[in-house]
Amino acid sequence: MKVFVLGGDGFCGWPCAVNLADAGHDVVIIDNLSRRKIDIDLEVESLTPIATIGDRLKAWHQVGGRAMRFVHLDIAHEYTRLLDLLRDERPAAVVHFAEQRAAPYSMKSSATKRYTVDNNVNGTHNLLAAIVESGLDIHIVHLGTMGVYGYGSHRGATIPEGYLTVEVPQPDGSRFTEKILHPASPGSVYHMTKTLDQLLFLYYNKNDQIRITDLHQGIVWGTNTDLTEKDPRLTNRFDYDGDYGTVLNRFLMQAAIGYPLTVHGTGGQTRAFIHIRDSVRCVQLALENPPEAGEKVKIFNQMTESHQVGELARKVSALTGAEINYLPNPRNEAVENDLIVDNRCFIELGLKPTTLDDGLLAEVVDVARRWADRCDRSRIPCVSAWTNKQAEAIHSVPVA
Ligand code: NAD
Ligand code: USQ
Repeated sequence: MKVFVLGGDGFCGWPCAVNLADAGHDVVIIDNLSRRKIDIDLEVESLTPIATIGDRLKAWHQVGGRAMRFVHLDIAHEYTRLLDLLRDERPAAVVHFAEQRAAPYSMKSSATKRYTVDNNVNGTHNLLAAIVESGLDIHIVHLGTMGVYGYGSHRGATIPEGYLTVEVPQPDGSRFTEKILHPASPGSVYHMTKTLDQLLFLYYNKNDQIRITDLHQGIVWGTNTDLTEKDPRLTNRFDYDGDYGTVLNRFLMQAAIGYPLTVHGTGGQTRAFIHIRDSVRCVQLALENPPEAGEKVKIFNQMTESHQVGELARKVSALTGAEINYLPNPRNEAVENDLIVDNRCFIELGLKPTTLDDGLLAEVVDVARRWADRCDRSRIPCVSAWTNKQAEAIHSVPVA
């Protein structure tokens, strides 16, 4: 099928695009390369050297991959070009990765808060409005986040896949039951944009019957897939800095270069995780199992396991001998939380979860060791603070 991959030059989007092309789909990558520009602005680079999008596509073709095309387009601000592209190409589906995805970056300043809201909410809304205006029946597969449910208020309850069944009391004392979107409880401006995306999907699905699958993804770890390992020019990006690096990849990279593992607070925060190989597989499963016409938004929890941050640090330390450093938390988040997640939708579609094992962890440490000389240690600390209170606490800590 013809598929647009919006944000197909990014960390999750690139391996997903090559996987879909490998599976026989006709892939068009659409990206404004803003993520590469943010690296330039922040004066930091992916730990792994990444080729330009032109060289990536050439390399993919040279290793025998089904050709993919690239369109440089900003989905948040070039509405007419997006609409024309949909009308000309008539894709069967659009996979939507094209958002500013780092919580710490979104909390750096009012400028980055405003950029994140403008980029993410406009981008998603432009896509929905353009699909309606095109009159085409296009399935949207959107990358959302587990963070829409929030952390710390579930009191042992299992987080359902998107919808919660509630009982509503009536004036006569009777009750009716209804399935509602799980209440949103975002922990950053970035996460808040994903909760706004959910409402846009709910509305356009109800009003215009747009077919949508929203994937509530956990923290993605790992770096390459078998396909991106086929040529050095296909290598995926590896973010390690305090704004874009995510917790498990950061710990593995810190262990590789002998930097004490940066646990925020006590490390009691529990989060959901998924390996990049499973992330890629889940997107393909969602794409190939679309909702029926008239079906409400399908929501899948795209995660395979939950772990406490401190427990992960201890695991990485046991594997590598790394020291652990407990730091003041720059985020305004619960000190500790439980997290029990229903992920049956993907398991029933045939996902065989790749769980955290020492071999896979060691593989990431090896990648990080290989590129250790590209690491700028001064960019490791998380300096984006959620509030002034957190800013004071983190600035009192000497730099490692
Ligand atoms: P990324 O920043 O590496 O990739 C996003 C891509 O989208 C970049 O290539 C960027 O240039 C592009 N983009 C951003 N705004 C755009 C716009 N207006 N027009 C066109 N292109 C635009 O991020 P990622 O880690 O690949 O994440 C992709 C998606 O998956 C995001 O929506 C993110 O919220 C979600 N997600 C990521 C993770 C994770 O751990 N990385 C976890 C859960 C959900
Ligand atoms: N943390 C540390 N030390 C670090 C970095 C992070 O203890 O060096 C802690 C944070 O305080 C937080 C947890 O680890 O409690 C997770 O942080 P993270 O940066 O790994 O993940 P997060 O900010 O939640 O964002 C990432 C992706 C985002 C995605 C989200 C999925 O960047 O795009 O939506 O994971 S989820 O966490 O399930 O909401």
